[in-house]
Amino acid sequence: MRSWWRYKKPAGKYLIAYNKITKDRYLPTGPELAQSAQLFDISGDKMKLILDFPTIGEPHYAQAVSASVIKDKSVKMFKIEENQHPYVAKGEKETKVVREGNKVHVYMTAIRSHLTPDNIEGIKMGDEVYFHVTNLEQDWDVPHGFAIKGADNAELLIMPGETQTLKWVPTKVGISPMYCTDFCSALHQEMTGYVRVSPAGSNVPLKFGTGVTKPEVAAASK
Ligand SMILES: [Cu+2]
Repeated sequence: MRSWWRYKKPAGKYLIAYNKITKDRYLPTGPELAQSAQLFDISGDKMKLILDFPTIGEPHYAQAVSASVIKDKSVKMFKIEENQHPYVAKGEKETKVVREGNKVHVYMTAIRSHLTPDNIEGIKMGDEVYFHVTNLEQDWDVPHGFAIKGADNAELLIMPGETQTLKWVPTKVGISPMYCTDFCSALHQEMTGYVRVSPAGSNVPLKFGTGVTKPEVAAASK
């Protein structure tokens, strides 16, 4: 018998009830009212309620598998030394900002609780900026997020040891904050930085630094 076959067979031990009308159960906390779901143990003579929890409105479908089916196969952490991403920075010393025509590549790292670099100057209107963010954590349950104000496409969620890229095309001159979007520690809100966008054709040189607010100091510290 092929091993996947057993996953298709109903285990017959549990039953989930999605209760589509849940009246007077939960506090009205938002525009949608919570409905109720219940998990029963049906392995014995009498069904036993083992979990009762709120779920979204109009629940229709549920599927469950035993944790043992996926537990040992899940990738929890990417080893930083095995990261083959072409824009990886395997440590803060490898971070840099590189201009190629109107494309700017930011080799960035994230670790509790800062981004490196966290201060970038010399981006111009008309540039395409690629933030290649490597999560340097080697602790499996510490993802970091990344977003920059004004990006209208997405944000990143970067697992430990992984590198992900966010493309950003600045739409206005000025300072744009960037920040971690996944609560990662008590100092999560410190995981921020700034990018200064200059007018197209300006001669502001590319500079970057970490932990300093004055760009000229940041440049000198490199
Ligand atoms: Cu973070």
